[in-house]
Amino acid sequence: MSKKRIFSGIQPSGNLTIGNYLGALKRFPELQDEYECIYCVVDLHTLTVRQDPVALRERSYALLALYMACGLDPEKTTLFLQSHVSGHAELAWILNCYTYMGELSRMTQFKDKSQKHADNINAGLFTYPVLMAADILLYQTDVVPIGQDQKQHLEIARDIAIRFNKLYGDTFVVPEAYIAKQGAKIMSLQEPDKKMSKSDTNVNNFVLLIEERDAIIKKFKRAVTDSGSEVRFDPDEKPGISNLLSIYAATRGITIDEAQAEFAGSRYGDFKIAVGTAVADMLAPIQARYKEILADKSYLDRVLHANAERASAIAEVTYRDVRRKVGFIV
Ligand code: AQP
Repeated sequence: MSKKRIFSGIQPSGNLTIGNYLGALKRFPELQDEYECIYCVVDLHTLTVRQDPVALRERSYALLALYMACGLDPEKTTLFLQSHVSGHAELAWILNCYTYMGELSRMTQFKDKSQKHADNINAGLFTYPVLMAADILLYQTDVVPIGQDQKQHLEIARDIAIRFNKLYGDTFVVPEAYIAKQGAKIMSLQEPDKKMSKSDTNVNNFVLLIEERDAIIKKFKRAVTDSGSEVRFDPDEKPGISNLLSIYAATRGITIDEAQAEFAGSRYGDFKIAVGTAVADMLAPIQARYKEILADKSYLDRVLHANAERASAIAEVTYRDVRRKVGFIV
């Protein structure tokens, strides 16, 4: 029996945070033997927010290097740049015509980002979920590992696939979300009612995967805690402490209950240092590999080139079928 297929992508819109890692990337390598995996650097998506072109190019290489540093093997897994496979943008145009304004208006990310970038509420920001649907459906994806924040977008991708299949017969696999039990929504360190995001303007809100050990521990020491003194998981009453417990549990691969038991009777200060230390320990080997891989740009270019060809070959089969079904001459 052939393996089920996984697709997932991360935007090179900033340096990756431990939110991106614990919510998504950490699980990618664990799945590469059991599934056929396709992981994308989704650079087209970043243009929904203004980017500096030089920085965007550098961050795209950096994200590819991080994928590999986290254990993804470009021989086993297809690792590529979204803009290298034209089918993403082309299929997105077609799917735009099968998606309703009302559906897109309900997307919370659109509402959040429109508030954050009130001077640049562009059409791409609005149709972002359609491009994401194209990314996923192009590869006949069975499973999409994502953090909680992307669940709504995955649901719209499923709705579009079902709608298209009803009109034209089976065309797309309807994908399932795969959301981690631990770490699915890591919150900001200073504002724990808000998701940790790589494009946050306050650097104390996030911890980057490539951050130095001392800086990581310092950020955790400064993390906002709550009134009281008990290390207890209670997201409503204790959002700061609960977020730190979630980070610790996901970092160590244990349950929240186990994490809570470990810190029963601990003072907030000691607890925060322990969380920072665990995160720094988890990241140290990744950072060492990342530096080595990033130093060899010509190797990264070879990986991108070979993998774009592999991805294009898969994508073209779906896109050709779609073109034929909607009535284009193929
Ligand atoms: N705080 C988070 N906790 C858990 N998972 C998260 N993800 C993002 N933030 C958290 C997951 O990371 C994957 C890649 O995300 P993305 O780059 O495609 O876009 P995003 O969800 O918009 O991530 P950011 O960091 O918030 O980026 P910006 O600041 O550019 O918008 C996804 O699977 C996501 O769920």
